[in-house]
Amino acid sequence: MSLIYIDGRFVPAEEASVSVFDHGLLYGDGVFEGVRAYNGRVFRLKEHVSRLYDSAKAIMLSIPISQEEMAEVILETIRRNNLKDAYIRPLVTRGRGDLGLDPLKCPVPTIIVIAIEWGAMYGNLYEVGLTAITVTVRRNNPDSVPPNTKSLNYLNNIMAKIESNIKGGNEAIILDSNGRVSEGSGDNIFIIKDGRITTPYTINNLKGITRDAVMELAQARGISIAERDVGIFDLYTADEVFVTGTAAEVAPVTKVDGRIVGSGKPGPITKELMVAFHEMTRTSGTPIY
Ligand code: PXG
Repeated sequence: MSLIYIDGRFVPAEEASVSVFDHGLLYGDGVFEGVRAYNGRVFRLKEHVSRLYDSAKAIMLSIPISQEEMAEVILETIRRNNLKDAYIRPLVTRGRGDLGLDPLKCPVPTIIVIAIEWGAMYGNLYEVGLTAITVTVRRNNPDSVPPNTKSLNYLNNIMAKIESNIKGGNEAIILDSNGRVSEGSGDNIFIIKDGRITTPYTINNLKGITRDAVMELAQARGISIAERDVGIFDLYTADEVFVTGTAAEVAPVTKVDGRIVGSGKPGPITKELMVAFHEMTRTSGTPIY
């Protein structure tokens, strides 16, 4: 049975629970990460821990352990579960308070780390490509909780996923309130036109760690890659489209709102980056054991 880290202890999954007065539950008041381990190594552990603390800082949540300690807790959770290939979910909530909003009533944040075995998220869709749907729900505006904050309140993203499910999509594409392309419900988006890769600036999306890795891989291969504003027209007329995320990895998109992307099959640059990303995840990262 899976062992969960919660508030300094490792407990069996059935016994791992939080208070009904935890503000993470009552208000989505907290932050999280999604991390992966491949082949006995945690991919970009430091970057994930650093983003968790940045998200916490943005919502004025002070995590009572150091980043080094958090990294060690993540590694130890994977070890206790004897995993080599894993999906890891660290989360920190504001903690137990009362029914009022005031975080001053929550003196101790709740820290949880879950680690499970997990394979490819999209199954055979890596070969045929995803169908994506632009949805009516808009990405959180940067002037409310910034979309760079990986907060526990993912209701916008879930609404996007619901709409995509209803409309027959495998993933949602979320626009910002100006109609610019922001990202998927749980992944960043890239388009390719005439051999050049473009991805939106991170003002309207999460600063994805897979996004960074893919930008590095493209640059190392001499493929042109740049951040720009991306409109719906750019999306509809791209030669290739792909999404990136810890869960999704690098996943081709071959249909957007009924428009066939390029040839209708995963394109050559996307395929090259998928291979390069797999190689990177297999051969880099923090050793667990
Ligand atoms: N955008 C959003 C909104 C995300 O939640 C990414 C981009 C990709 O970031 P990384 O750093 O992982 O490359 C995410 C990732 C899921 C799932 O089931 C995805 C995420 C979180 C929880 C679940 O697809 N986040």
